[in-house]
Amino acid sequence: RFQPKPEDRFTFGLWTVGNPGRDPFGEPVRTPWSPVEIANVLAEVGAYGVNFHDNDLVPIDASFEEKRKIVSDFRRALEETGLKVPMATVDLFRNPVFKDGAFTSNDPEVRAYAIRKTIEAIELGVELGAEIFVLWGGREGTEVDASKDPVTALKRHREAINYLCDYVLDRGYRLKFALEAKPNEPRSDLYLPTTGAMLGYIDTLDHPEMVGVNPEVAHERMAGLNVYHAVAQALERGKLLHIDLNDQQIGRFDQDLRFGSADIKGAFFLVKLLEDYQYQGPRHFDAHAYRTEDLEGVKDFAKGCMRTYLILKEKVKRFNEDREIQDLLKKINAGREVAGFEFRYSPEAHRSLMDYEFSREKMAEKSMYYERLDQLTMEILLGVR
Ligand code: 3MF
Ligand code: MG
Ligand code: MG
Ligand code: MG
Repeated sequence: RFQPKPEDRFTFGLWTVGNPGRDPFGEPVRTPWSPVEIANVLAEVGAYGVNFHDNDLVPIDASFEEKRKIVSDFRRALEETGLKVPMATVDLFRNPVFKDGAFTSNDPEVRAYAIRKTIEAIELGVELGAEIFVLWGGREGTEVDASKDPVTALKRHREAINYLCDYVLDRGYRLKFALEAKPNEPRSDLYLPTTGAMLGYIDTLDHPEMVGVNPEVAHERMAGLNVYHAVAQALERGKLLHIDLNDQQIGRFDQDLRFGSADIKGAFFLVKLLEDYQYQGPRHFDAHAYRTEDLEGVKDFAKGCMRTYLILKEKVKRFNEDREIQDLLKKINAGREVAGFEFRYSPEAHRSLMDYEFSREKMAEKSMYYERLDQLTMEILLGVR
């Protein structure tokens, strides 16, 4: 029970289980694993796939020969384990060259280099089978607002994404971009800080049909937002291409906690959304083990992410099949139709609207039962229902 299967499409980044436990106040506590070792661990714990930044796999200063050797070793590990690579991404934040941004840097040479590095990361991803390319603008932002015009920054960002889309079209790759928003960290403020902002921005691109979003639980929560609502907006527009599942306590530094470990109710509704609407993309865990953990602890972390998802998936089924809950929902959603009126303007429907006699008192009298509904939800989550 609760064993991950390939059809669950659980994936992890090389950087997640491979995180050596460095933080701003402390050195790494775990010896880094090679990409091949990480793939083997992921296969052992039952993941479906593995994702990577270009430099998680190939160091930024690797020679051509080194790169070929690393890629062929990794490819062999994929074949041996059966792991897939649904998504690839690019590291535009670690190297000092990107200290003031990549696509939005004030320096045109840095902006050009960022595009070139992304193209090379796309080639690497496509070579290993990726059909989704995530873009997280790690340092696209500022501490000093006097230093950069945010309107210009957006235009620069758009030029870069348009360039990348044209490149993919030119090469005939089957690849879509998923933009990942984050409000802050590592910069004081990052541009396009929320999934909602990304969704508005995507419509301004040359090829909006090639671009969607990769919402992350922690990032929306850092912005003080409801992740369930943010993801729903993306899903409703057909823009949910990928998702970064993890957890986060509001008001803290970027924690990247094990999925479901901080806000179990929020995690439940997120799983409910993905399952009820039959989200088809990968379920990616962008999180890492506590700094206290050794290698066994890292496996516990990875297994815990998947197990919690599957337990919540069963809770969703319970919720959906619970007679009392469903009867309540029926009552909650019941109401009187306004005769002749439709929620789409026509002169006839409008006449019915204007002729109708509304009773505010009657409408406001309706019982809502939300306390009861929420308690029943909690009892499912607490395991007594
Ligand atoms: C940072 C993140 C990133 C992105 C990754 C994908 C390092 O908070 O979430 O993880 O998910 O760069 O592009
Ligand atoms: Mg993150
Ligand atoms: Mg993070
Ligand atoms: Mg992420």
